[in-house]
Amino acid sequence: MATYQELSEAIQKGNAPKSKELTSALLAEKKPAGEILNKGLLDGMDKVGQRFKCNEIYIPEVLIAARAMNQSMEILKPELVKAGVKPIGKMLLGTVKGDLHDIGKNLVKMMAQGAGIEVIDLGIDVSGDKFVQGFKDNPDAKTVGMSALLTTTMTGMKEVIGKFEAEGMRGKVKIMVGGAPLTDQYAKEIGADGYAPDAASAAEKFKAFLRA
Ligand code: B1M
Repeated sequence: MATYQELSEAIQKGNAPKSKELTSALLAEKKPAGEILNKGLLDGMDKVGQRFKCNEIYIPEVLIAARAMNQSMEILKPELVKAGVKPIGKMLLGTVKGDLHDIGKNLVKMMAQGAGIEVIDLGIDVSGDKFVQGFKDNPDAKTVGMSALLTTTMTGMKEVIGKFEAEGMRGKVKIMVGGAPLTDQYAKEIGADGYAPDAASAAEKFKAFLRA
């Protein structure tokens, strides 16, 4: 008999074939899809996030774990839909205008998905107008994440926040910023609601925003 613990461990080890096998086995044993998600896949990614934050593991291990989770999610998704299990919330994410760096942004996306959040990925080189349009297209997104890796592009974050204000939408979303040149102090200066130094902390903060 397969267990949630085994599935969580397979995710932590980034063992995609094993995690897919265990996901299928748990479904065959008629375990509820929501439990497989929460006690197996998300539990595993949560532990990966904690270990990444403490520098016990590094980016490659996180990417491998996320790949295992994504592959298991493909098996689980139809059952989650059938069972009516919904993500805990929706968020928009993008790398700001003029900036093509997306490795950190993609890690944030994986961690957020691993925390049960639906992520609308706007990609790289995202202008303020595109962020605002993204929110108009997804008015149920309660939070927005912006990533920047260049000192020359991080200044664009303030403009994006200004666009949300100008459109009268600032009060409807929590905005979080991150990326190597960013600091908590800078986030406060530009009027963001939060800053996270790494992808695991970002996912925790997004979760807290969505639950508030
Ligand atoms: Co670029 N680059 N790059 N680059 N690049 C840096 C950032 C740089 C520090 C290198 C250097 O000079 N030492 C420097 C920036 C200097 C500065 O402004 N202070 C630099 C430069 C100058 C440039 C170009 C201008 C070079 C040129 O063409 N002359 C050019 C700019 C292109 C553009 O964007 N318009 C350029 C191009 C590139 C590549 C395309 C070649 C490539 C990007 C490929 C890609 O992303 N698909 C690249 C790379 C790979 C780097 C380095 C080597 C690595 C960046 C990275 O992915 N780190 C980088 C030097 C370095 O950091 N050692 C460098 C790993 C990633 C996981 O970290 O993104 O910080 P990071 O994400 C972290 C946290 O910051 C946080 O979570 C992640 C970890 O958990 N985080 C968030 C990130 N986003 C978050 C959002 C959040 C919360 C947390 O909430 C929303």
